Amino acid sequence: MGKRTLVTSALPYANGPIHLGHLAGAYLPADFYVRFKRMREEDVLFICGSDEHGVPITIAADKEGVTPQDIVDRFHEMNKATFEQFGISFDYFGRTSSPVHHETSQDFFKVLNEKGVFKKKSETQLYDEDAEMFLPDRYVKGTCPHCDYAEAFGDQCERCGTSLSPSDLIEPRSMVTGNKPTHKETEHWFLPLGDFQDDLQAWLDSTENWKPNVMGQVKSWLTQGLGDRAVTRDLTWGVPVPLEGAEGKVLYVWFDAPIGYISATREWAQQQGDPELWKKYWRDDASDLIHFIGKDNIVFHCIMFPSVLMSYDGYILPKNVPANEFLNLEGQKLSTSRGWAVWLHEYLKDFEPDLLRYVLGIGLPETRDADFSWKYFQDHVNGELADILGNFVFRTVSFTNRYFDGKVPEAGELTEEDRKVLGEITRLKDEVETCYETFHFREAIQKSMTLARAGNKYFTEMEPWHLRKNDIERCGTVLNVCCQITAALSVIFDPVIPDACGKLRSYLHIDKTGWPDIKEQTLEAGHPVDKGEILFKKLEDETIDAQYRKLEEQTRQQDEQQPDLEPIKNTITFEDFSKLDMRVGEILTAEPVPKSDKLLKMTVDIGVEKRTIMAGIAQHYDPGDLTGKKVIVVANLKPRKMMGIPSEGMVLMAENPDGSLKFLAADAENGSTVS
Ligand code: B3M
Ligand code: ZN
Repeated sequence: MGKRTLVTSALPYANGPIHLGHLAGAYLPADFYVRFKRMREEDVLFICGSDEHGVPITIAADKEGVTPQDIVDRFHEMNKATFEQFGISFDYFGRTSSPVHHETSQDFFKVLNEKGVFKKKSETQLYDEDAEMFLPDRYVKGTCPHCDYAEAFGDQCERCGTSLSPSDLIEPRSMVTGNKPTHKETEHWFLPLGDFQDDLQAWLDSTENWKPNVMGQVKSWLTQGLGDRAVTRDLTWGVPVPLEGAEGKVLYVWFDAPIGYISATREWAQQQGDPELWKKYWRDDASDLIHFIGKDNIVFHCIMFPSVLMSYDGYILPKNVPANEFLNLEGQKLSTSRGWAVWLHEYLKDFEPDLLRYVLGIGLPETRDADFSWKYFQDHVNGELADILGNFVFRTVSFTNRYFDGKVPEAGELTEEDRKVLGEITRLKDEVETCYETFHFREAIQKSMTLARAGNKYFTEMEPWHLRKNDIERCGTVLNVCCQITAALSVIFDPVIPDACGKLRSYLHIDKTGWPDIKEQTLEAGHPVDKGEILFKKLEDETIDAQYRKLEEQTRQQDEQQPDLEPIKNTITFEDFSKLDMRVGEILTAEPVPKSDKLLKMTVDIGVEKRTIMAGIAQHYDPGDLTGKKVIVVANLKPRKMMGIPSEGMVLMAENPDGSLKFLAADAENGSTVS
């Protein structure tokens, strides 16, 4: 047994299905790494689970009108199954609603509290009077103070990426009622991250081989200086704060979720029948801890969680956090709310896991954001998996069957070319190994394909179809070499395309899957080789077109289901409403307003009198089309000057989510009242 490594992948929120962005960020690279380590017979444990707390869960539940428990039960089961089908080989997939997790995270809180690590502070926070609740994190939206984006969340602006507090937002509004929040005092426990600054710095200085983008981010936070971060929330869903007098408060999801890695390891140990076994991975310096995450989670894994682990004492700290950048789809940012995503369970209805494992693998967003498109998928499946790897393997096994009776032929004396191509096996094995060890997965996979490419080229150049007729012995040697390369390919590609490799090894009647089994000589002469089936079929244009249609359909459905509608405004009384005097009117004239490209000036007959009314509709309507149109006018609105012209009322319009405007009309006499 070599080194011991604990590998974790970010715990996905159990509020929706897994998509390609998730996979490329935290799951697929981790799975490549773990499979590689297992092939080297290292002691490696791969831990993940569902993150079932926090505002993302309760908001999803509110939206559907079901309980948070309903939401997490549904998506925990679904995501667990999807990962399994896709071959993400977790040793344990836990969930943060489990009793072991509640107990473990509460223990952390209690121990840190007893050690006096936290600061307890009273603060004013945003409060929704009607919903009678505080508005933490994503319960509030407003305008980002940094980039003016109007849809920024209380914890983060998704446009500029800045991490925010609800009170930073300009014009905040409650996501529950749409109300303008008020302020209310509340008491919370804070982790004073500034106290850990030096220890964090020392730990980071002791690490090696971190990705520059990750280290750069962490260093810049340290340079800016770290503040206090609240680790509790006024919410009902979550792990209750385990102290008297803290009723109605739960642990902040980013306090409890990383502890979920520990709880899941404990549950795994219990399942193994050795409840103390988890300590070997978490509380023993001989273990390496590696967190695979997306870049938006760096601060939590490199600042907050390490501070928690240090405070508790006795825990190891991450050895590396190879965070990935984001994956875009067809050149645009993924957006689950817009339906702009490829869901893994949907993918699996149409294709084999291996195709996506390979294609995402060669294009992982390791150092910068990357793009996935269906065209790219088709090109790389057809151009590499089918035309290079699949083609070479198929030529080798079918030729061996056709002309050598399905047995590896005897090799005669090896030529320079034979030795050279066989030498590629050892050379690439070493290079691929280094790539895996240093988290360069794209390169590991590209180099694995280089071996197939070398084999394919060798086959073509040796022209065994000619040799067969004039030099059968030499032909045998060539095929022997090709069989050796095929055997090596069936192992070197195993972390990436395990299903295809398993199939291939069954054709070759070999069951060796250890990394040391990638050798220049694997198969003895006479070893049986089955003809097998084609490993990868080419993807037709229609198949890819169908995916484009699916994507279109998805975005269309989402648009219909949840257009970007304004939240409902504050409640008013009937008295408030009855103050409005609304009348049916008819537009008599309409004309543009000089120097304004928005306004139109209209004369409207509202029965009792004629009014001049200004409206910002010039970009939506031609003045000539408006004469004779029936409209509804707010008749008792205080006149207001627009471009120097007094507007004596307001014409009611409906604004579509896309910004287009429509008149409200009633088929009634001019001057009729509206109520
Ligand atoms: N659930 C956030 C996310 O999915 C969060 C990760 C927790 S890892 C401890 O981006
Ligand atoms: Zn912003």
